[in-house]
Amino acid sequence: MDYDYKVKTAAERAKVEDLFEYEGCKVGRGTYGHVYKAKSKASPDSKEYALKQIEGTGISMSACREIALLRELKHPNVISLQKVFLSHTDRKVWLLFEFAEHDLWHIIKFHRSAKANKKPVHIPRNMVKSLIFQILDGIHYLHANWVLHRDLKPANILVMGEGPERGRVKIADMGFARLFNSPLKPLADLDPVVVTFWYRAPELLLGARHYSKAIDIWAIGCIFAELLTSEPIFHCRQEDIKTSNPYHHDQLDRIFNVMGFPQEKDWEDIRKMPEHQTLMKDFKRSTYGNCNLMKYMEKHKVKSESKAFSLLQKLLTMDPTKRMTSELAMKDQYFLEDPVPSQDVFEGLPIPYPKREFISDDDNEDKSDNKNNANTNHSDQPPQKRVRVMPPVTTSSSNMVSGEFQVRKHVHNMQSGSQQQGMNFSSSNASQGSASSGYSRF
Ligand code: 0SQ
Repeated sequence: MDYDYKVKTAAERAKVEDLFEYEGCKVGRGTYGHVYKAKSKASPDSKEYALKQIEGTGISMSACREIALLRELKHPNVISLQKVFLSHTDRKVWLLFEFAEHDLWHIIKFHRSAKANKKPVHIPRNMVKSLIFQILDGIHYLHANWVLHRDLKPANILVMGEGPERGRVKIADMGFARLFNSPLKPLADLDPVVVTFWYRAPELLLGARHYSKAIDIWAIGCIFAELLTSEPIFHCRQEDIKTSNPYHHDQLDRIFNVMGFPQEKDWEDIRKMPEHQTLMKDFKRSTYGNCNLMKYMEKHKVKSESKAFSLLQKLLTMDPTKRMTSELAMKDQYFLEDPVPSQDVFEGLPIPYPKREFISDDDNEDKSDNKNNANTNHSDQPPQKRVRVMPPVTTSSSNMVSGEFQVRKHVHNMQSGSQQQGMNFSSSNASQGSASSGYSRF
């Protein structure tokens, strides 16, 4: 490339540190990278942003995917990517998002703590309805565009704080499930890490080979039940990942304890699931003879004749082919009955939830009690250590949009632990090329 052009573009390129104040304002740390709460230096009183510094260096495959996907999406209930910065000095990629002060993991934790302190405050019923409606709306948009989320859970459901979008849901993905899937590193080499399977659909636990829209719907059902009861419906001891085997006995046992063992007539194709034989060997239908969703919810004070229960049952249907779609769910009686869902999930009332705390740069611990420790962790937060997980593939055609950056070279950079199967920055023109490979989300 022309040297003068290179010098000129380097001088003109907007630098994240010149435009934003974010030092000491880290609000998240995970396998995906670091997230900071940021303010514009030019107008510090204006809105707040979230700046995500992607783990590793260079435009990795996952960075490429995330950017390419997010720049195509526009919906009020899906996180919106505002800008991408490439820091050429340290080869870091930064993504700028709107800042969401809350998320369902923290909101549910607030209510659980109140319950533990014997001062239970339930999540207001109107708020639950508005939250679920907006989650369905965002997921319906993604599904209509053949984007499957694949990792819906409370931590990925953000809620906007004070400001013009007060109380609006933003579906995000902190990316844990798909970041660390290095095909070359044996699982045994990794530090023990726990993951949660609480939101996993039964077909995934029985070895389904493909992700589907129905898998996202099951997760929404789990979140709905958790909002209604402040308890994770399919809570289960979290396991160290030692294998890439999708079959998780304890998680299935927990699902059957709540739902009952699936009847052949209710889920005919269960026989065709890859792990069906293991299931038959490990479980006895009679163990779960007394279990059903109605009993479980009644125990948690949700009436079986309520519209909320009726919708929940349709979302938590064991047979994925019979599970409700997001489109149908949004038209359900539950949302037509008063009070109808509102755009501000807090309904104009004061927000009781604390603001995000800053975490220190040198360790991974939240200053609050957000410890992501192995089996003692009652959270669904992504663990902080890296792990390789092997989710099933997503079927559907690849439809890569043109990217802003020219990508040049594959790098298999495994030693830093960042496991980039990625691409280097082109040190040349960062705004003219196109990226066009390996895009599998559509
Ligand atoms: O929230 C993000 N920071 N990223 C994000 C959001 C989403 C959807 C909600 C649109 C599904 N996907 N991603 C995403 C995260 C990581 C990667 C590698 C790709 C996409």
